Amino acid sequence: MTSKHEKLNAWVEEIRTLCRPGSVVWCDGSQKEYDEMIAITVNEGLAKPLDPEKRPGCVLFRSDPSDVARVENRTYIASRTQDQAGPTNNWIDPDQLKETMKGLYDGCMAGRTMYVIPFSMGPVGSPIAKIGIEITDSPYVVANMHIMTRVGGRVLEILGADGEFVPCLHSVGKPLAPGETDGGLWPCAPLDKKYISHFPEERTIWSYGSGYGGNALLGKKCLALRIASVMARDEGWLAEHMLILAITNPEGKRRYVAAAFPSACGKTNLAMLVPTVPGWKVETIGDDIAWMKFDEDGVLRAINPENGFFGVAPGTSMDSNPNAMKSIEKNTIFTNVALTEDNDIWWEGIGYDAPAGKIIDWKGNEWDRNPEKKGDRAAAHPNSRFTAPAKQCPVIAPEWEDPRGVPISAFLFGGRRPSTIPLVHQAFDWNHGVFLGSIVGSEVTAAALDVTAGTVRRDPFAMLPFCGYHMGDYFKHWVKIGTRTEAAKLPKIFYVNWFRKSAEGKFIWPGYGENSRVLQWVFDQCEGTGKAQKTDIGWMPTPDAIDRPEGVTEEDMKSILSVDREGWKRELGLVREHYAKFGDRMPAELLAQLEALEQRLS
Ligand code: O2Y
Ligand code: MN
Repeated sequence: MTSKHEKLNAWVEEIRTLCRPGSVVWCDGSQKEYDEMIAITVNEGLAKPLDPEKRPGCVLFRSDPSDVARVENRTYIASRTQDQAGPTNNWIDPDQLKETMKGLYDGCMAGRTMYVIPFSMGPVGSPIAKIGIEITDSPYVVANMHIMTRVGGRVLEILGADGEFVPCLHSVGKPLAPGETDGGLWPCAPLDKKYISHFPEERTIWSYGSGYGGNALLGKKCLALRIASVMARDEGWLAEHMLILAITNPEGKRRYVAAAFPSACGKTNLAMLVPTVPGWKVETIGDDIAWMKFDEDGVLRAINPENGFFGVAPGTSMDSNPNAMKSIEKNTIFTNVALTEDNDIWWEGIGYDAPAGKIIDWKGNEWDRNPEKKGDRAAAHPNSRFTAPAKQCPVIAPEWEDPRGVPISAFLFGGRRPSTIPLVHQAFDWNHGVFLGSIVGSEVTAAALDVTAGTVRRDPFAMLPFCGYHMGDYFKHWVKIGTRTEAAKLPKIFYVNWFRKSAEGKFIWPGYGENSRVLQWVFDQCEGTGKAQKTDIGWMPTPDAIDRPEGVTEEDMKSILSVDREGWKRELGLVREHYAKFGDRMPAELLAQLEALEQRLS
């Protein structure tokens, strides 16, 4: 099969000639095709079907221990000039990078099938959706793309003879000699041969050497964030690292909130939250990425460009996220979790002890459960994942596939900040909100990184690893978006912090479902009915505005809902250091916000 699209056919032929696969298959997105991909990987010894009674339609993969996560130090934004990529992206001259990668791609699919995957990011045909074509030699990638995106013939129909698509080339980087097989081992290339490359001007992605997650499922971080952020800048919309949720009050009024938190701050948990506030309902639109465009009335509407969840397994439990646990009961691909003797999955923080019997860890070895033993002994890799269809989420919002998107009332920004940042505060206006987004960061522990404990690692808008151009220009784009409609129609912007710690180092706020109390205040602020007081850092809840959860004292509430003036003064210096990285590309509007905050605090 080929398509009606000559440019697409020519590109597929060019890649076939370069990579020299044994055969070429155009993917149709059918269940039969998904089953074939799983059968191929099971027969190869790469995947293991789980117990069909306990986990119908589920399989477990184990990757190579060297191929377990996104590799930021091998991820490149190869714009024409280094200046366009900015100081926070890795850059290589695009011609040089292409030459190197063409050398690697030369014959790299020998002995393998080359799959051509037409996929839509967003509901097929939505005015906000985009089409990608991923070429890959990995059946694991095809199966995951079936879940994470909308794959198939309908996409080619929409593409027609001359529609726009993002070419996404992927190879695991492990050619096979005649008669050779993978022998049950996850194919990939060594780290110094891995490249996750983006060519922003050409809107093209080339990935080589990794079969894992964000490195290989190119619709996700590569297209939907790095390339889409460039498209969004050029076309006047937003491609963001944000969950989207729907919240309904007891009177039945519904609003939509998008929220950006750095990776590993609980976006999936918030997106699927079970509210503790009686009468309120939270439903999921998306857990990781939001694409937003103004409609003809000047209202910012958002879609989730994805079709599934690629969630982190460890820590996911019936306590932390029951809706995620229910989403993964069937038709789910697990990668790098532990296997129980009765062919089910297990991971650290799943909410119950590892069942009796033999446990096989993520490396395929019998797990030694002796807690005395130290070191690298986790049964599941900390970045082990589940890939599950979004439609299986019990609280997926009925309108989650509305091609027009949902109107966004509020943006939340946040990070892990044990001190200084209060539970919630609201920006005075759009530019103040952009300032809050630009200073997002999480405190890192000395153990986690080679840094002094207490260091704040800035991750503005949670986009640092995902912005396809200079962050200073990205900030400008956000400022400009605020001029595109009437101020009253713009979403209100909030900064939240679930992670404040007491002097004893304990979390003060219980988080999870109790975060609905903060969502309630956000909702009421959007309605104009919230109880709020003006402070030097923004609008904050009055002491009686948010009900205290069990176990949180009045003193606790006071401490997380007050302005820590000394902490904020220290913060000013840290923000100046952070802004200095972007030099003269920092928008004047944000420097003015910093100045104004300093004035108010002095
Ligand atoms: O390690 C990977 O390849 C996955 S990273 C990821 C996956 C799902 C959602 N978010 C992220 C992230 O790093 O933000
Ligand atoms: Mn993410």
